[in-house]
Amino acid sequence: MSATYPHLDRYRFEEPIYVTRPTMPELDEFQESLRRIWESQQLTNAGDFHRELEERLAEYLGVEHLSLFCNGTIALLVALQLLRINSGEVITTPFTFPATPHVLYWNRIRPVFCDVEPRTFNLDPARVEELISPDTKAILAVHVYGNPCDVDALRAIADRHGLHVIYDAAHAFGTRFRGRSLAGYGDVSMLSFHATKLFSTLEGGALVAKTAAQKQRTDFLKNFGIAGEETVIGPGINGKMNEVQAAFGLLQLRLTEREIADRAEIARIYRTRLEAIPGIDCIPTTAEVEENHAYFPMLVDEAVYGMSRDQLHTTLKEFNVVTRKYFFPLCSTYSCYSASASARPENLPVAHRVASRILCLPIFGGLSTEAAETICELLAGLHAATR
Ligand code: T4K
Repeated sequence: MSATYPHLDRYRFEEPIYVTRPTMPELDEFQESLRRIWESQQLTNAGDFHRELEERLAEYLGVEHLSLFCNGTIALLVALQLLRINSGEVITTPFTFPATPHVLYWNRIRPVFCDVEPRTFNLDPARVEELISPDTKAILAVHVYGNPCDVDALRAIADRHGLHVIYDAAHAFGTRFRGRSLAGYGDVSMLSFHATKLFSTLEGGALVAKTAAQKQRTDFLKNFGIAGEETVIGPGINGKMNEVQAAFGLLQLRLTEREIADRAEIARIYRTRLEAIPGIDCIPTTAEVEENHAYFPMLVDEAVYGMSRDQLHTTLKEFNVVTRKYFFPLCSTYSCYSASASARPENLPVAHRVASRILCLPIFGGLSTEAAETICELLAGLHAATR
């Protein structure tokens, strides 16, 4: 029972409702895939499952040059090597998962943090241009929650200054923008297939490149730079996806459209019901975007809702609703980055405001519509209780 709100106890869940749950293929089918792996004894290094998944994903996303990886972080690390960016500065967002600035650090690049837009929480192009210096090599933007960055504006800035545009599209699998996959934008895009992602290979990821030559170089780089039995073209790394991951991914892919449709229904309920709760705001949608519903973020305005984001996060846990503060704290506040001028809070006012108010609600295909309704009633009840 909730100690503070016993009158709302009817909204308490028996078991925790997590922010997400992975879509699980039929165990029998996975066992059949495992049997094939056992028989072939090809466990990794671009076997049949790997080849097939690469083809299927390129087809599904409508992109030509896709390379699979063991996870999204290593894929992004390799993206910088692919474009030969290994010194200087890269402009990026503080409102992201630690992986985004960390891959810059690991490539000996200084992350320059730029503020975000108040509507999408993605890089604000108006601020990007102010941060360009002679040392700037690229813009590393994130399509946060799968919502598209201002791709036209970022491209235009990059072209004016001769910079690369790299997208951390970890959240954007299946999002379509103006009728085509969001993963196809930028010089190179990274996707994550982690267990918490809409489409998963347990751990996993991919890079989407622009040309066949780039894909070939990516494939060498993710395999230690090995280009032949006796040829190493450069300092590569081990970023390969194994056969078990790829086999899981092939089965998962069949479930993706259903998963997106089920999540869309949960999102519809949240949007409709939360609109009526003062102090809770959702990210506006636009007709140009076919969403993947990877996350359901909302902003909590303490003065109007009656409870801070942090109080709400803790209180919801008492009711077994496990939300997440993606992305608090901002990456610019980590001790490894906070000393740089661009990391100063006064330079990142929007990002700080958003990070202090953001809360992501549970969304996944296995969440019942009744559970989503109950979460909304709980949110309304908590607001009423603070009046
Ligand atoms: N760029 C961006 C913008 C990213 O968001 C990420 C990853 C990356 C790059 C890096 O990509 P990868 O290298 O990971 O491919 C999770 C994920 O670990 C992380 O992949 C993801 N972003 C981030 C947004 O979320 P946590 O710390 O929230 O994970 P965790 O373990 O607390 O899981 C959240 C909930 O998901 C759990 O409460 C229950 C559920 N869950 C989780 C796992 C791992 C399951 O039901 N099953 C599971 O196996 O970071």
